[in-house]
Amino acid sequence: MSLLPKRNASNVRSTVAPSLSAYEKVAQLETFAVSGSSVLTSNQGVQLADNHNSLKASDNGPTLVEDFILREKITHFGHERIPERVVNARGCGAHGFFKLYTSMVQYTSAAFLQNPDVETPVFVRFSGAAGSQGSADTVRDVRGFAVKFYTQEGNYDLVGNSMPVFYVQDAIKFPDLIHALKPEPHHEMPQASSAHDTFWDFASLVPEATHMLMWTMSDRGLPRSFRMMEGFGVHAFRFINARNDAFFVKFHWKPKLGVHALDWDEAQKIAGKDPDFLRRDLWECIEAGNFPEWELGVQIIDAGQEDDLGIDILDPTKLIPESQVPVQIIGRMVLNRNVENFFSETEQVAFHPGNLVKGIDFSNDPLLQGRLFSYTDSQLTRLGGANFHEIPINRSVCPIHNYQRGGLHRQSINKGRVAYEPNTLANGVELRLDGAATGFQSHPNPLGASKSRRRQPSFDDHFSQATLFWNSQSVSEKDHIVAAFRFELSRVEVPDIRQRMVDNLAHVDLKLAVRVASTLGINAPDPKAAAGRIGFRDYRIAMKVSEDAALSMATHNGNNIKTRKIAVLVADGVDAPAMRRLVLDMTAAGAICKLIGSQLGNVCTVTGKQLAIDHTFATMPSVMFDAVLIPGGEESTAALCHLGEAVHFVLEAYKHGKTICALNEGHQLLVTLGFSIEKNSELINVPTPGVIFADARKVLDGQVSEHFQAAIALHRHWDRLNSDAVPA
Ligand code: HDE
Repeated sequence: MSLLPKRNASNVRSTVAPSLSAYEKVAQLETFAVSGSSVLTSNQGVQLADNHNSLKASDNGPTLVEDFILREKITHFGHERIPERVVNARGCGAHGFFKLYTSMVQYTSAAFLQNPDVETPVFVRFSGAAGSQGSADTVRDVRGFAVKFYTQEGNYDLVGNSMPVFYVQDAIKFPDLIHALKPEPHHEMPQASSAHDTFWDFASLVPEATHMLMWTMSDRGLPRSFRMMEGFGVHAFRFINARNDAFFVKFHWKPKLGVHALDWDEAQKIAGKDPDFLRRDLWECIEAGNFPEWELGVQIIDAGQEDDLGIDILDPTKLIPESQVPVQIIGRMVLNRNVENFFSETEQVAFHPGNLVKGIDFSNDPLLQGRLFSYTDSQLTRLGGANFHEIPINRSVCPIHNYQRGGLHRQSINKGRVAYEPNTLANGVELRLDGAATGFQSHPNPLGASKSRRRQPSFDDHFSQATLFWNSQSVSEKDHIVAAFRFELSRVEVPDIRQRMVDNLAHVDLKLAVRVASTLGINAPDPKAAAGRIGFRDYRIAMKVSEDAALSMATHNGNNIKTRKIAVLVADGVDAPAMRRLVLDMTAAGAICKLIGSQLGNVCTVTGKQLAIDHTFATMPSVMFDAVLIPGGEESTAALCHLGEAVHFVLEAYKHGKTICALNEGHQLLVTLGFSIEKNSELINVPTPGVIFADARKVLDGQVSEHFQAAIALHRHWDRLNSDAVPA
């Protein structure tokens, strides 16, 4: 089977055909691809005659050690697993390409950022930080967003996250953070959840984590899809141009579909119904030719100007507000091919923030500096030796030449007797590389004079950006943050930890802290108690902005319904024509409509036509959809109203803020919510957002489609009437 992207009609529609360079990595991988055959062999190529019976001393005798076929098979099987990543173990990946909009020559000499005609192949792996490899996708967590650019001048890895800041400022605290976050060591619980004592014990004692906690407790911790998630490089990096001018740069990925989240109750239910929800979503969209896209943005600060920001650019618990330094959009990334083999590609890919190319360099961010050591070190164990750069997914597309030799599982057959430099024997002329002007150059960053184990005083500000984040949220986003803190801290058994945490929150916003504390059975938050503790720094920088619209998801809508899933609830007697028209209109706008019934097979419409059911209520509950359509039809409505699964489906969708459109008598399914309308009335706006009751006759003039589409494009209607009272 060819590894080149499938050129079906739909994927040609979705993206400009990449030039040959975007396929360069794919073509390289193809040289390693192996297809099946009807002949079975051993790993030595010996053809097998029997793959069902081991070799025994007699028909009922003991197995013989000489059965090399059995031994080889069992031995290989026993070694099929490699250690999972110590963090970000649960992930999925895809191939694609990156293309610049405009040359960045002014800022960087990086080869892949020069020419807008060049398409650079990429491999991206999304991951969850806390959970193990088999954990559920939809847990509350920061997501990894790691991109490997296979550039013409070597591999460049942008190993980022879905949030622009991090929990700790110094790499030396990372193992403590992860030990606190991971399942508790005595009983290995809970899996992929921060809602337990050790995490909050640590978090409440390390106030620098507060800003990141605001992000993880917000809806950003529950992405609806990897395709609807921002990415951030987190640390400041450097761009260096050909004249050696240096600039600080912060990287951003902006999804074309907008930034959207799940409801917390919904996320927990999906974790049971479909633990693969996010990886399935990515896989299915790419298979269908709905290629996800992000734009790459940069915030650039001239070196020397960083002090004017009023924020320490080296502190990874701080961001630079977009209202202070706008994000320049410089290119786009499209993911257009799924992996052929999860293990070979997604599991064996090795990212490293130290994989840099000429024109990009590090900053002195002490968290980044620690990462530079960690990734290779961790991969040496995980991938079994020093040669993991030779694994197909990790190979660069440009030639590699150096004098490294040997090591476990070496693939290259390096010719000749020379494995050292300088030398004259390799090519008959002296090869000496000693301070050349070409190739990778490190920025000559002047260093301080004396060693220190102290942090910069500017790192002492732990709360002002947590406050900025809080101030920038919409009312419903704030409600969700409060609910998330309450949920997590309610699971903390030791009351002192809960108290410490809300005392810290009082330094973010007293109202927030009071709301969180009110349901936790503890005292009112006391900012002074927090201020008295070791590790607490009573220092706030004077932020230049008090709110920043970009920090709220509400400002990243995307304004489209592409790939949104709509459930159409049907039973025998459904009134089909208006339903069909709505389905056609929504599909034309890019949504995916599925017919849901009580069992697989067909339902019979009111006019006797057959409609094929896609899924049942049991297998595809409302949490798998973004919106619901309930067609009219007296008989079908009566049947659905008597079906608990159908009533629950609608109530749950209502509770999760999803758009619901009911035609004619279809609205009776929502009768328990207290909405009622006169039969056959005109299109009616129900007094709660995102619920549309309409006369089927109005569908034909397009009005209903317009309303339905606009409501779905808003993603969720969080400010629903009485949703807390809905029994779902
Ligand atoms: Fe990582 N991190 N990290 N990290 N990280 C790993 O690398 C580490 C940090 C991130 O899809 C590990 O190969 C240290 C920040 C992603 O394969 C390990 C510190 C950010 C991924 C490691 C950090 C990240 C990892 C696990 C603090 C966002 C998954 C095995 C100094 C900017 C990459 C491995 C993939 C994976 C170490 C902090 C992102 C152990 C020591 C901050 C997306 O090397």
